[in-house]
Order: sequence, then C-alpha cells, then structure tokens
Amino acid sequence: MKGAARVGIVLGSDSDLEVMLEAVKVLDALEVGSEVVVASAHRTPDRTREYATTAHTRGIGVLIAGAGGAAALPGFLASLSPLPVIGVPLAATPLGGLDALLSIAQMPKGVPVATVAIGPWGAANAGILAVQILAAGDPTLAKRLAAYRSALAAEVDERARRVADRLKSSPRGT
Ligand code: RP5
Repeated sequence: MKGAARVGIVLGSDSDLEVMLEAVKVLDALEVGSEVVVASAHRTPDRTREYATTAHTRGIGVLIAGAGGAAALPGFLASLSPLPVIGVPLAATPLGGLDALLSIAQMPKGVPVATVAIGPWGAANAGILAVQILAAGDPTLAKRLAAYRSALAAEVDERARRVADRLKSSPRGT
C-alpha cells in the first residue's frame, strides 16, 4: 500500500481479502504502491465499470483481480480497461477454485487475462508479475526485483547446504 498506487487490486468480495493480502505483502516488500477495492462483476457492475474505466487515468499500471464464485471479474475488468489484468482464482465454492481457474484462464481470444495459481500462491505471484510488468519500463524497480530474485536464490542455496550437512552427519537420515 506504500506510496502512490501503481497496482489496483480488485476483490469480488470482502471475503477474498485474506488471500489477496498476499499480493499486497509482495507489493509492499518491493515498495510498489497499491490500492485495494471491492467491486463485484455481478453485484455492483456499475461500480466495477467505473473503476475499470478510470484506474489508468490515476497512475495505476496493472490490475489484479481476485474472484471465486463465477469468477467473471478479471474478464469484466479486462473488457473495460486498457491495463494488463492478472486474475487470481480463489477457492470460494465447493469446487475448490478449479471452477474459478478455468473461468479466468479460458478467456476467449482477443481479451487476455494473465492467470495465476489458485489461492495464496497465486495472489503472491500476481504481485510479483505486476511488478515485473511495471519494471519493464522502470530500471529502479527492475533492480529491486533482481535483488528479490537473488534473495530467493540465496534461500535455496541455504536449504541445499542444510540438506547436505544433514546427510553428511546421517547419510540414511536416521
Ligand atoms: C465472488 O464470489 C467473490 O469473488 C467471492 O470469491 C465469492 C463469494 O462471495 P461472498 O458470497 O463471500 O461475498 O463474487
């Protein structure tokens, strides 16, 4: 949420907030300002239309939309906004999010929605993907992203070291 918002995170419902905070956390860590709004494609179409058609005029560069039931929201935003839209399928129905995943991913040719994994992993990845899109035209952000990726790699190196140490002291893991 830090600074002027460059990423708009749209929730179909306040019940989506907990999972979608994973995207906010990533954006905060990478110092990219974001805003969170609740706007449903089917319950508040006018409010959603208003947001989709004006977000780019206020400095927003990417939209992230989380949706569970029916999951029309990312496609609805993409149909109205010139901005790239990333859809996060949420496990809000008895089908565990697979319905949302298929609905969001299967956009007909011509109006794309970049679709990430179901749930918190997808929300976090949506945040990273949004930063990657913005970083294409922002060298400072690109550097920050590179540092983030290096930190991820260092973490794996550390895990590999721990596994090697453990197997050295007890090769059969006993
Ligand atoms: C979708 O239906 C929302 O995105 C949410 O994931 C799901 C359930 O919404 P609530 O009934 O909890 O408001 O519109």
